[in-house]
Amino acid sequence: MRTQVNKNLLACATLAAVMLAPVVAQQGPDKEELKLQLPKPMFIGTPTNIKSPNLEPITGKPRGPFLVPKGTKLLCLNKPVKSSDMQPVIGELSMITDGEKEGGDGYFIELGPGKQWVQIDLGASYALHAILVWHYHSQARVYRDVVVQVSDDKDFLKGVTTVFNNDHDNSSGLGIGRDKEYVEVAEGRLIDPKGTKGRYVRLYSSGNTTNDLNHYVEVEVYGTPML
Ligand SMILES: [Ca+2]
Ligand SMILES: [Ca+2]
Repeated sequence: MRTQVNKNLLACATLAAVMLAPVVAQQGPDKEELKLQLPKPMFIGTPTNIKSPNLEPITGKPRGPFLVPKGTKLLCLNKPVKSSDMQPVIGELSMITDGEKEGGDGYFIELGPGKQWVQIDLGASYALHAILVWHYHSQARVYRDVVVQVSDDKDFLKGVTTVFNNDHDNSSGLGIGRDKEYVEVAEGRLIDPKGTKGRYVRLYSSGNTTNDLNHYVEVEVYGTPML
């Protein structure tokens, strides 16, 4: 009888080990879930009226957990921001890194029409593990030609790595992008820079499905110090 119990215990333990193994393998010993503070949603439901040739399927589901190397930190809080439009129509460039992510009036900045960029100076070079972007989330919109680049060159003339590009027809002239367009939501867009190293993060856009202006509520850059 005792032998039977032990066999059952062994079977259970083996089953548990098999079930746990994929989770451990996926997380790895040096990874942890990126913890985010998300603003409250401003609209509910799945938008159906947005038409775009390069739009990803709209699921309405929240993003799953995202794993980053242990020790990954928010790098950009209150770091300086410059832009192709240094005098926003609404708001101040500093609002892009002020930690405020609510969707309502008073929380977003508005840049001029057409192709514009904003650029965050992290103050030093880091290995980057997540970039989150909130353009505008009080209304379902798609921003056009979203391109995100990382460099150690403040002028982005050399050593530039493109970590996201959904300009499928190269209308912004930065190269053909393979990423999909997406609808802005309160959880923001998480871009995986896959450890790309750099001091400066530059984000392009070129209008949106509501108007030809460019908006930002917040950008967050997460990474680890260079070894
Ligand atoms: Ca903000
Ligand atoms: Ca385009």
